[in-house]
Formats: sequence, C-alpha cells, structure tokens
Amino acid sequence: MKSGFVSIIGRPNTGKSTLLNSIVNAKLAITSNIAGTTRNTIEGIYNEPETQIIFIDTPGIHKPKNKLGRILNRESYTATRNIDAILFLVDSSVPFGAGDEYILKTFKSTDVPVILVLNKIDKITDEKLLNKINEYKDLFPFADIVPVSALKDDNIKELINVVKKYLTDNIRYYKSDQITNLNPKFMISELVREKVLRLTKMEVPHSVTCMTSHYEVKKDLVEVYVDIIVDRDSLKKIIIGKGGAMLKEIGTQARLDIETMFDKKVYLELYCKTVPKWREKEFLLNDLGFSKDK
Ligand SMILES: Nc1nc2c(ncn2[C@@H]2O[C@H](COP(=O)(O)OP(=O)(O)OP(=O)(O)O)[C@@H](O)[C@H]2O)c(=O)[nH]1
Ligand SMILES: [Mg+2]
Repeated sequence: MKSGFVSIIGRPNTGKSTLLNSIVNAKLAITSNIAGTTRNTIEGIYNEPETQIIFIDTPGIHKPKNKLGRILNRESYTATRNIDAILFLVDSSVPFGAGDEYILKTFKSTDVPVILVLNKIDKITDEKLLNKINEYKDLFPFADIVPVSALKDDNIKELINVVKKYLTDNIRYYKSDQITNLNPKFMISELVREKVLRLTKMEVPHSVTCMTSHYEVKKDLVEVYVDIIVDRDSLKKIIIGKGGAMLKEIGTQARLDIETMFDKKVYLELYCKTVPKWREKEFLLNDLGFSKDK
C-alpha cells in the first residue's frame, strides 16, 4: 500500500480544479473561466487497490485585494506543508509571468518535491510545448515535468504514475470508495455559485457567495434551499434578471448538477439577498468555511 497527500498549486485560471475533477473522474470542484473561482481547499481522493492519493485543489495564488483574498492565499500556502509533493500547475498557452515567479520563489523554502504540470497542451503545438519545457527547466529544480490537458483528460494516467514515485505513506486514509472530504451542503452551494459565475459572466465576479440553508433527502426527492448572497442591490438585480429569468436559469442548471450528485430528483429553491461588505465580514467567512484571518 502506498499513499500520500499532493497539493495542486498555481495562478488563478490555470485549470487546477479541472485537473482535480479529471483525476477523480467526478465533478468535485467548480470551474469557470473567471480567475479566482475556487475559494476553499478541496480534497479529491484517487483510489487504486494498492494506492491512495489525496489531491488538494487550492485557490489560485494572486495579489490579495481584501480579507477574502488574503485568506485564500493562506489556504493555498498551508496546503504546501506536510505533503508528499506539489503539483505546480501552469497554463502552457500563456507566457511565464510575474505571478508564476512569485509562486516559484515561495517553493525555494520548501523541501517538498515540486512537479511542474504544463496544462492546456491542447491549445499549443508540440514545438511550443518543447520550448516551454526548456524555458521552465532552467527556472527551478523541478522533480519532474509532465504536460497534460486536464480538459481533454490527456496524459492524466502518466501524471498519476509520476506522482506515485513520491508517495511516502502506507496508510489508507479514507475508505476506498470515498472520493472527497466535502460535505453535501458545501457541494450544493458551490454548484449554485458555479452557475451564477458562468451565467452572469463578468458582471458578478467575486461579489457573490452561496450558502445552503437547508437540505433534506426524502424518499424519492431531495429538497434544497440555497441563499445567494451579494454585497450590492445592483448585483441582486442582475442575478434575479428580467422577470426572474436569470434566477430561474441558475436554478434549472444547478438543479441538474445536484440531481447528478444525489442521483435523485431535486426540488431547489433559491433566495437572493444583499449583505453589504460580506467579504470583509469575518463571521460570515467563518460560516462559509473559510479559516480565521490571523
Ligand atoms: N483548453 C483547455 N482549457 C482548460 C484546460 N484546463 C482547464 N481549462 C479551462 O480553464 C478555465 C479555468 O479552469 P479552472 O479549473 O476553473 O481553473 P483554476 O486553476 O481552478 O482557477 P481558480 O480556481 O480561479 O484558481 C476553465 O474555463 C477551464 O475549462 C485544458 O487542459 N485545456
Ligand atoms: Mg479552481
């Protein structure tokens, strides 16, 4: 038996959550093309008869602008301690930038092996990929370099084989049929938040959060109640939409995902409310599962 913990670290929007979902073959972490989608560390458990790897998806590391931003960065850095390996995920279709350099600098103080994962190779030519590998090789003593496409499930098996070399434990941490540590309330809230992000696009980027106030699994139906919280009335207007059309669409799309999650019919009720400055309010952040800002 071989096991261990592996963190997925990188700039926002590089595909960390897409990679986690691809590895566990399920939708655990929400994804969108808006940078800063993930707000919590999310564990995805990869199981084989003699192997268990706990992959930790983290919020993209960025320059923090508010308390939530600082908490997100800290969550990511905490996930680089007491682990067997770090997957440093980069988007191979964009140039190496100050953001990557900033993260690489922090790796210098760790003795955890760092595996460079060049993602989104479906977007570039083989020649460009070779250039990228050469460019990165000189920047940091990476333990390994693996190109993948998380979106197209390309080279993921190879990545897992590479990760296996660095596992140091021999304990099964979770039951072999478990794929996450997340609770259903959190997963429901996230699925609703994903639809808000995707459907309202850039209009409502990070000013929204979702909270499942109640859910109940009945005989042939799951009843779900979720609050969508924004910090301004103008955003509430966007989320509700003309005659409630946007809220209805968010509800329809989220309900389908929640039905897949429970494998049952779902009754979903959404309620949008304004809480000014929720991002700065620690009690609310704690309620939402973010750790305390120290
Ligand atoms: N073409 C292509 N797109 C990808 C790939 N992996 C992820 N994406 C897209 O990149 C965008 C960002 O993906 P996420 O998985 O949400 O990125 P993330 O790194 O988790 O982002 P944050 O949570 O904001 O830090 C989404 O639109 C994905 O569909 C890939 O291999 N190829
Ligand atoms: Mg993410």
